[in-house]
Amino acid sequence: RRPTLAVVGATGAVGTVMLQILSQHADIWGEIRLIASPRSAGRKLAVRGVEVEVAALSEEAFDGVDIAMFDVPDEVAAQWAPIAAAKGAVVVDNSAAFRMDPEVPLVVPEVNPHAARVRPRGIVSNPNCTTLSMIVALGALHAEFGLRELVVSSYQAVSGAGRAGVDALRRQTSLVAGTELGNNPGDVRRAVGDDTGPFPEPVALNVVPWVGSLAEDGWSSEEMKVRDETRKILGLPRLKVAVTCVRVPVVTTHSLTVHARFQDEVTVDRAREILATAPGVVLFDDPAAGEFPTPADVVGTDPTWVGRVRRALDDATALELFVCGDNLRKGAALNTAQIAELVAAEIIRAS
Ligand code: 11C
Repeated sequence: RRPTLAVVGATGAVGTVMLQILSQHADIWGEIRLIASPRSAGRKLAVRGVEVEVAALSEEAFDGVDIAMFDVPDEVAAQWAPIAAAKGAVVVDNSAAFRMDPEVPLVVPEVNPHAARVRPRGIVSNPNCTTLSMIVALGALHAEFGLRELVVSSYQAVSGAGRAGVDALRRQTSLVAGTELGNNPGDVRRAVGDDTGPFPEPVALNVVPWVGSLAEDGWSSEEMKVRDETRKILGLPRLKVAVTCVRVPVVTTHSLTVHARFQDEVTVDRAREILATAPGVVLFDDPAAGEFPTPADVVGTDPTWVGRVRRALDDATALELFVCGDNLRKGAALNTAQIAELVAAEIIRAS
């Protein structure tokens, strides 16, 4: 039996990539139903080469659905994922609403696929795009060396904030392009004006050390997500994690610098072997030849790209890395689709 799939949030930035991925992957699905807010209902979107009409989010929309991939705001997921699950669908949710619920697994198929099998609430969560942009590479290194501590800084693309983030960067870039702006205090801000979109400060010709909302003690919600989610996925509840999240003027693909300290001494040669062979990772690391990953090359691709692999100068147990991952693909739509495919394989095996 081919399972019925619903894509909830089909018209959003991530939903659009979900439909592309469903058209690119092996077609294991029976019906694919597209669901969005009543505002978007009635639109037609192409998936698997066929135009499908978008249905409005409602209880009936989940009739007969086996698996529902959700990419909607946290509060919408909090309300509707349990409704879809009560109707018998397994929900794969890309919001933050359930990620830290002990009864909801948080899954990265290359790292902890077994976790997807136990889902008491009928919900599986997909991690945040920043966590996902590094976790496949880290998981591979952890399996070999045993992770002890993590210090990371992110360089996050504006599409992490959805279409509104991309629109804001494009608008601001057109306002500052071809000018002398950026040389004097406040000139970028004056050119951009008060409308900085979903960001607290101008993002064109700038970097903004803030992503998400204010959490406790000056940390941002995004920084807390990276710490909490990394601990949960790797099964290391007391892992020491220090994170600083920064927004940069990149459309799509998050990057991170990573300082990872392990149990014992590490060698760069062994780390490179692990990264070169880990599923879902590309090692692109030859600075002498000008080779290291950048968002401009990584965007649109599936793997986590790793470069600048070095042993820490002052700690033989630590590695320094630079990683890039497309935040809309592995960071969101792809990982969600991969989890849905894991669950679908269970359903197909059982039928
Ligand atoms: C960003 N990572 O780049 C955020 C958006 O918890 O999935 C994703 C928020 C989340 O703005």
